[in-house]
Amino acid sequence: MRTQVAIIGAGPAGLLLGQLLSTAGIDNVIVEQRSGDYVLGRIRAGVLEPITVSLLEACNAAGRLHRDGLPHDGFELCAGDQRHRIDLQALTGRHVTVYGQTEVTRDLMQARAAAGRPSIYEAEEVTVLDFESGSRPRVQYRKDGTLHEIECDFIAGCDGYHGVCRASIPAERLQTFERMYPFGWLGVLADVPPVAHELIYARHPRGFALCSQRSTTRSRYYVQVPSSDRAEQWSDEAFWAELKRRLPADTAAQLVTGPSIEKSIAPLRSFVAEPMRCGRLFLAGDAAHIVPPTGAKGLNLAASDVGYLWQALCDFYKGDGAGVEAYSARCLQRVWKAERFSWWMTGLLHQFPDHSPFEVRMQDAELDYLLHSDAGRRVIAENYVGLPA
Ligand code: RFL
Ligand code: PHB
Repeated sequence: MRTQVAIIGAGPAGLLLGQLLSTAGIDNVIVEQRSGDYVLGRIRAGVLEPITVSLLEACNAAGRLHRDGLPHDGFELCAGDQRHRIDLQALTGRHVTVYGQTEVTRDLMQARAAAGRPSIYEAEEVTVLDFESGSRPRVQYRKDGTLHEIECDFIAGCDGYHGVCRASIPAERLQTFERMYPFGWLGVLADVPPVAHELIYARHPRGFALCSQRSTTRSRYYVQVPSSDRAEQWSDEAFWAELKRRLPADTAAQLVTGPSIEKSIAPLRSFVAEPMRCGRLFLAGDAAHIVPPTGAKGLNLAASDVGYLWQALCDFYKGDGAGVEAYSARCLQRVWKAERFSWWMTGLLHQFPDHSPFEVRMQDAELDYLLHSDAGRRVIAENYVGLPA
């Protein structure tokens, strides 16, 4: 098989890139190691920046998002029993949209199927070859026991943190930066109405908690847990009791609980690989960088990488290769700022086991300062809605 762009991974980055390229008339094939149902079963992000929404609009995949997505003009930060609102609309003139990553993925899959573009699911032993400068890249995979090969102009590595693309770049051509946090987020999805109209990020001596949502009838809640915890250790009752302890008393009293429909623990990590291109292989999304979820940036960064890659490839096929050359540097400028915000929000709102009482007081003072300063609230708001592209 021959195509212009072979995309590895059918997560949001790969599917969005495929749809944008198809809209521009650039031929592409997606190769994914899992089944479509498996990809749709992963419960992850929920908050979309305006940039992400505009890219979904650009490839005609935003119809359901505009109907069912919830525009949020603000969110709340809690410290002890105090709830403080960050008014995104007033501070930045923009808002975020609450719409699950699962739904984004579903919409993009449907748009791709409607356009009749090829996706190969359940591809085994995916290998990327000959992508270093000057050569003709190839992708090999095994499907139903047979070895297949795709010849292409470019490979887009949209295969997430554990994917094959970054791992195939010679170690001496990459520099990586990493920080692990000594805790994770235990997340529960439940068909209960959200406790508040907007998201609540809560700092508490027992640990961080987040009240999020997917719709007016489906809630997503998280509590900080030690890295050593396993989701199976946590009964629904234990989860709801812990969440309530970390919320202001009046908020906890309003919380509607119910059986969990998903429960999992996500580790928290900051990670960046530089550069995000090796010859004719590009990295985009979680394949190149990971942020802790506190700033709601992972999916949005994946989308903004893809936006740059789409522009670079459109220019390339019109005879201008400058965007391809600039791709990594353009992405990394935005990536590092989102890394900084996510790391900083994580540091501000979580309990760190090695913190001394002095460091805890510093956190108290920083949060109190930010929440009572116009400048401080603006810093949070403009990062949360997303820095300019
Ligand atoms: P994905 O979604 O991991 O997709 C990669 C795809 O590649 C496939 N793959 C392979 N395919 C072929 N061959 C191989 N060798 C392959 N290896 C892997 C995988 O099966 C998969 O289908 O990466 P992508 O597309 O870059 O998207 C990134 C986002 O998924 C991620 O950044 C966000 O979910 C992060 N995130 C959040 N981001 C936000 O913007 N806002 C949020 O509110 C938010 N909340 C979250 C989050 C992530 C979380 N977890 C579980 C890590 C909340 C949580 C709890
Ligand atoms: C979510 O709804 O899953 C979510 C929302 C905001 C975050 C992280 C996760 O910062």
